[in-house]
Amino acid sequence: MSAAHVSSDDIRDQFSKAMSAMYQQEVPQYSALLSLVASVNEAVLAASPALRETLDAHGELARLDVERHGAIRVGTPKELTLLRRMFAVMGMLPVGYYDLAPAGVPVHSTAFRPVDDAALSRNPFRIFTSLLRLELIEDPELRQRAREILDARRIVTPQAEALIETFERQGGLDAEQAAQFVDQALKTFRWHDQATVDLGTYQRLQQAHRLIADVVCFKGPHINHLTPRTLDIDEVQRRMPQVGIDPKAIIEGPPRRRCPILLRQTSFKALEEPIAFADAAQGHHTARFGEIEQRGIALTHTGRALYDRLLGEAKQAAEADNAAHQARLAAVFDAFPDDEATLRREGLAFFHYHAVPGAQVAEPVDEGDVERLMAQGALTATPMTYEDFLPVSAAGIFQSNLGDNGQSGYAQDANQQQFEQALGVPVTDEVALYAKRQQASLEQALAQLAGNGGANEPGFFQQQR
Ligand code: OOG
Ligand code: NI
Repeated sequence: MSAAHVSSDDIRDQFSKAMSAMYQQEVPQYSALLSLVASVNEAVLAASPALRETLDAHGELARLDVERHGAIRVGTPKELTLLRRMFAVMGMLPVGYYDLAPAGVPVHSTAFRPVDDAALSRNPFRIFTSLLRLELIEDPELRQRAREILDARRIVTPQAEALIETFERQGGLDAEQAAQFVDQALKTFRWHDQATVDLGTYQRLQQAHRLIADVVCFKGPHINHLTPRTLDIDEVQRRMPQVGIDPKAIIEGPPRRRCPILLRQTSFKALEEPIAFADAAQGHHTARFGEIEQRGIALTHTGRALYDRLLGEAKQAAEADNAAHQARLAAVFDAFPDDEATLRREGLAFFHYHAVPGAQVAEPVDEGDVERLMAQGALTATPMTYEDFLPVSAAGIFQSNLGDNGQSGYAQDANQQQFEQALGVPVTDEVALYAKRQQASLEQALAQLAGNGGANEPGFFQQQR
């Protein structure tokens, strides 16, 4: 990248804002959801100046309002690879592998997202991207037809493709190219109220699985939801009906806690939208919805194993009612430590370490001294936010929007290797990424303490984010 190039972080920021504007226009209910979330967030911050201060200190306040994720579904390896290259222009790399087949959804997925501290704090926009597993269509003739339809479509405009190539060749885009790129890239994700197939084909694909029809029958991978970040998801869920929004039955993920972990999510049900089919028949399609999320601390493998076990225990008695479900979750999650000190000491969660400016340490320090330095007040640790997704929650979100006639589960194994082949590169392991960021923050903090006895360096706290 040269000085004339716009940073990928800026392009991502422009793109996420343009996407939000487009979706608000396309789905007015999403606008209503955004207003509700903004007013709940405001109320939470007004009621708790301490929370405001902590969020601000952790670099979470500035990104609260830009925070969102979206989701798309593509049909072929070629499409997935092309979008991987498109997202790379915006500094979004494939992180994590999610297999949805066991939950009866014939896709596997990754999240394209920024990976380093600075990029995440600038704008963490992520896109949950699913690849249809055509091999899960049982009828060979229908499978072949789906493949042909997908092979014939072009989901990225020629202009966008040319700009992706320019980016790859020069290592960046100038301001004018970046603006054009955002404009053109956006077209890939817009809604089409005309299907590319006749009603009969749509219905056959719909019968195989509603998701298959959604991926195969349209010109491109329309953005199917966007998700703002809230500070109180229980309150948003409670107030959704008051503003005319019909929420899904339960909030997915962990229960409400003092120290929020991972990710809690809920959504409103997909809208039924009019579609014109290629044979001039009129019909409807339900695909697009809105979602909200509340993010907590990222967990280590140990913490995640505990989460998965407790979630499994709680789910054994499925409650239809959110209040009952949350009460049961809360009871089961009593076994999950709920204070930062224990989460850190027991290696359940990831933290950023910071040297306390001015702290004096006499002798050389290394990683064996962390607990002593923490106790002494020379070192502090702040929670690292979870930036990824949860397969069980994602399955719940998918299912609430696919109606009740969904499949109960595909027997096929997860196939990360096949997914990575379609993607053209391996996905980054999300847990390894958190571990690396924690380690880097610790090394920097220790070097700071060891080097100068904790002397205050300008800009130190900015770098620590
Ligand atoms: C993706 C559903 C998963 C999430 O937040 O877990 C998801 C989809 O419906 O395509 O977005
Ligand atoms: Ni989502």
